Amino acid sequence: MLDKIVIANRGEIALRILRACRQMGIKTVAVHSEADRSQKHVLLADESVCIGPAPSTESYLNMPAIISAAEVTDAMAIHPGYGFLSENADFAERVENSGFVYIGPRAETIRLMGDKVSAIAAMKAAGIPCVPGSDGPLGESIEESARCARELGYPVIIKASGGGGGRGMRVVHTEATLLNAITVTRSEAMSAFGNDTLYMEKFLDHPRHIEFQVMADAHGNAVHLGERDCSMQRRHQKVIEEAPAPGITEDQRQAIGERCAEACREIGYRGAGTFEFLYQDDEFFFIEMNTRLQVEHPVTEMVTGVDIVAEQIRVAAGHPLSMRQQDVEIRGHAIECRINAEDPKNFMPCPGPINQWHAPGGPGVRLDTHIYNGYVVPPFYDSMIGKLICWGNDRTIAISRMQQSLSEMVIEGIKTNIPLHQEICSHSAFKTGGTDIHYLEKRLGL
Ligand code: MV4
Repeated sequence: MLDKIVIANRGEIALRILRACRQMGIKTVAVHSEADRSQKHVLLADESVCIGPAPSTESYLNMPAIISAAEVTDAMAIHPGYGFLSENADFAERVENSGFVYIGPRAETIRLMGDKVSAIAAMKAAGIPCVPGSDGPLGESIEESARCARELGYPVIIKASGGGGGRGMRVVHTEATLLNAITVTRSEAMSAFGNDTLYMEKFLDHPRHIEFQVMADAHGNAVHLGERDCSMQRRHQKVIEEAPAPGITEDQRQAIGERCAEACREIGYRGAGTFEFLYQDDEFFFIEMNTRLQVEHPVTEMVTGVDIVAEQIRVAAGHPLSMRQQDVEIRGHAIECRINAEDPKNFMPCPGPINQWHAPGGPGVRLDTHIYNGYVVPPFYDSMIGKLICWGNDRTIAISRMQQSLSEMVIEGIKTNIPLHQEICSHSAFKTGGTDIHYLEKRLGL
C-alpha cells in the first residue's frame, strides 16, 4: 500500500482525502499556500509544507513546488482532489516521471478526455450514445458546416474542443448567424485554450444533467455506481446534486451504467471517473467525461456505501477494485447542498471571519466542511465552504432532513447561500423532482 500521500488541494476536499488516508493507515502531507496555514487539514496532517503565496497560480497550481514537497517528505503518491491540477495531463505525467504515483487516470487518458472531440470519438466507438453532431472537428469550409447544421436541424451548438464545463460554446438558431458564431467561438477558443478546434452538436433545449460515476482498476475491472442528477445549477455552477436521479428506472441505470463501465474496460481507464450526459425526452446523450474525483461524489457514497476516495487510493496502489458490479446496490436517496460564502441575493463572494458556527446533525446527515469557529474564509479561492449531504430511505425523507439541517445550521460573520437552499427545497417543482438545467436561472428571474 502507499505509505504516505501528498494532498495537493485545500478546503473540504483536502480534509476528505486526509480522512480516507487516516482510515487506511496512510500518512499524510498537506501542501498549502501562505493564506492556508490554519486550514483544518493542515493542522491534522502528519506533515505540512508551505508551497507558495496565496494566489493559486503560485501555490496550488505550482507543479514543481508540489513535486518538491513530495520529494522532501519522502511521500509515495499525490492526490490532486478536484479543481486546480486535477485534470492537467502534464501534471499527471510529471508526477509519474518524478517517480511518484498519481492518484487518478493515466496521463494519456486525461489528455484524451480533455480534448472533447477525441473524447466523443472514443466514447462513440465504445458504444456510448452521443449527441447527434459533426462527428469530428469543423473544417475551414463554411458551406460544409452549414450543410452539417442543416442536416442536424437548427438550433445547433458550436463547442470548443479544448473547452468543457460550459466554457467556449455558442448556440446558433439560423444559417444567417452560423459563420459569425463559428468565427467568434474559434477566436475565443484560440485565446482561452490555445486550441481553435471546434465541433457542432444538435442543441438540446430542455435537458437534465445526469452523470454516471465509474470506478476502474489497473487489472481491467470496472463498475458503475449509478447516476447523479446535477441539473440544479446557475451559470455552470452546480448548487444541489442528488442520487439517484428522479424518474430514472433501474433498467435505464443498468443499461447506461454498464455501457460506461464497458467503455472504461475498452480504453483501459483507471480510477474514479464521471460520464456526463444530457437527458432529454427519455434519451441519454454523452457530452463529456471528467477524469477526477467530483465535488458531488458524497451523494453516490451515501446511496452505495462505497468510499470513493479510499477506492481511488486502492486502485492507484495497484490493488483490484474491492467490489464487483453485483455487489453495488442503490439504497435510498441522497441530496447535497453546496454551502457557499456568498451573498444569497447577488451571488457575490463573501469572504471573512466565521464567529459563530453550529453544525446540524442527526440520522442520515453528513457534513463535509473544513470550517470551524474563528476560521477566516480567504478571498483567494472558490467560495464553497462545505457540503451538507442528507440521506433518507426515500427522496421525501432526504428533503425533509435537508430542510431541518439547513434550519439548524448557524454560520455568522459571513453571508452564505443557506437561504437560497431553503427556498429551493421548499418549492413544489423541486419536491416533485426532475427539473431541467434552466429551472434555477428561470426561477431566479435571470
Ligand atoms: C449542451 C447543451 C445543449 N445541447 N450541448 C454546458 C456545459 C457543458 N458541459 C455542456 N453544456 C451544455 N451542452 C447540447 N448539444 C446545454 C449545455 C448546458 C448545460 C449543460 C449541463 C449543465 C448545465 C448547462 C447549462 C447551460 C447549458
